[in-house]
Amino acid sequence: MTNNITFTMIKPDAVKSGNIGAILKMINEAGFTIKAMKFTKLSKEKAGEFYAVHKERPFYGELVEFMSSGPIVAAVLEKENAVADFRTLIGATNPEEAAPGTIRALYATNVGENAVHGSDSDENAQIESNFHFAGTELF
Ligand code: IDP
Ligand code: MG
Repeated sequence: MTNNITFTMIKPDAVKSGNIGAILKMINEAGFTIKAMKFTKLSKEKAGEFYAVHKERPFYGELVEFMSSGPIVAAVLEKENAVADFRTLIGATNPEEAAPGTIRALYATNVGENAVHGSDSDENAQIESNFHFAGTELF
């Protein structure tokens, strides 16, 4: 499996607060290129399916509500070592623990409404990319 793609979403909080442009600028400046992108909205069903791995966690209901509460930007990003480098760029899940200068430190509201998603493995990057994009939508 290649290690050059990751999947991201700019979450509803960051879209609402007008930070799509600032976040995309950070992504590009960090050396990622965009292979696919769309402005879209997840239904509750789709959000539940995307986060099914967290079904048993206490925050699952809240997470599904939040992720279906407004539009998002979904994108596939390309860079060598994409998954790990993107996790470094976004910072820890909880913005209070996120390193200074990371996307979550700058733009997240709290541990739930934390501005961006980033894949956690090459395998999940592929699964998540396929969840949102057809092969013909990747460039
Ligand atoms: P990650 O997004 O940094 O990979 P995960 O543990 O995979 O973090 O959790 C997925 C998403 O679930 C988080 O990005 C966040 O939106 C939400 N979440 C995680 N932990 C909590 C929590 O303790 N309370 C509320 N929401 C949470
Ligand atoms: Mg995760």
